[in-house]
Amino acid sequence: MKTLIEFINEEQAHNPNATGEFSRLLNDITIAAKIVNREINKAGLGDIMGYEGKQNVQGEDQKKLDVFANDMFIEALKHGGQCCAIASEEDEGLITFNNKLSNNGKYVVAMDPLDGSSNIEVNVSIGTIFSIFKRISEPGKPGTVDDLLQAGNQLVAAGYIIYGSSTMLVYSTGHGVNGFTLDPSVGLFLMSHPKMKIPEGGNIYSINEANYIYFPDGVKEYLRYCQEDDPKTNRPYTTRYIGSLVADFHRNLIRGGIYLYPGTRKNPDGKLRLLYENVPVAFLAEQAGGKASDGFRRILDIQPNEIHQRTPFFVGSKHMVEKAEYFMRYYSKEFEPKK
Ligand code: P6P
Repeated sequence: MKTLIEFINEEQAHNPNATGEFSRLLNDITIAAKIVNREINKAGLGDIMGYEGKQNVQGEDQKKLDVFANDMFIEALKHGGQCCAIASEEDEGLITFNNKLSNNGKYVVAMDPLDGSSNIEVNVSIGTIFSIFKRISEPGKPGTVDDLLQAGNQLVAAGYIIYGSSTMLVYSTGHGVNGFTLDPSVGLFLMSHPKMKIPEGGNIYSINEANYIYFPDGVKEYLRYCQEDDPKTNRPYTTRYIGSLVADFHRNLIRGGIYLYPGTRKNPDGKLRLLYENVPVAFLAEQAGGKASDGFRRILDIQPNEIHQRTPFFVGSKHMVEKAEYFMRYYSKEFEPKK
């Protein structure tokens, strides 16, 4: 079994310009992931469950583990010195460190430190999601918001850690998707899922149907299509919805399927955040042969204008996303973002 460190070093060796800084940044992320994993695995035992008593910038009640995870990833990135700025779901503004080491960091990170945290007390898989960009601002000073407001097609790398029946790191640097499973007995991530590819022929759709009455007609018609009988196209499909983006996407990545969080008349931009949920997952989906859009535009081509910006999200098996996009164009043109 190849360790993550061995794999990172091999990837670095393929890149003649590599200085090792990116490898160290990735390693910093995995150190924080192991610490967060340890706390999650004993969450029921310590005083780490429950609410922090504060709300994050999204107006969501912060759970103690949300804050703990956020602190751990920020601390690991600060200590490592490769990262000059962070955008986090848990913090309204940009996080910078203004010390000599970090001010010369080449990279910036956007992250959702603990996605799906409402599932913690019911023992359902949750995850950390991250995007890594190269800074565009001058080194020597703290990173800026513009360093983060880059389209996903500028990503250096993206990935997630899923804290589930096992803990896995799934990431890509643009050369395919690889999955590593944590062996807690030795504290190492070992390559368990090399060259991950999302099956073309998925038949699982993931959506919160409680919002059905507010869905665009295009989504309602796509769901009708999924539920109609047609042995030629392996329908009716089945539905699975965990309520953790990382868990729903990870299942679809392995089995094939589509995850949808559409906009509605009440919330045309939907719920999920572009920079640290949709972009990193879209990057992985495309690297694995899948597709990701907001129903009309490729997610990775969307130019963000605010670090907590939301967009509708359709991601998964290519042909399933394309079918959903067909229904959106045919029935819900009014939802198409203005050029
Ligand atoms: P709803 C978790 O809060 C999250 O951001 C994603 O992980 C998840 O897929 C989605 O929101 C769940 O949202 O509205 O269905 O509870």
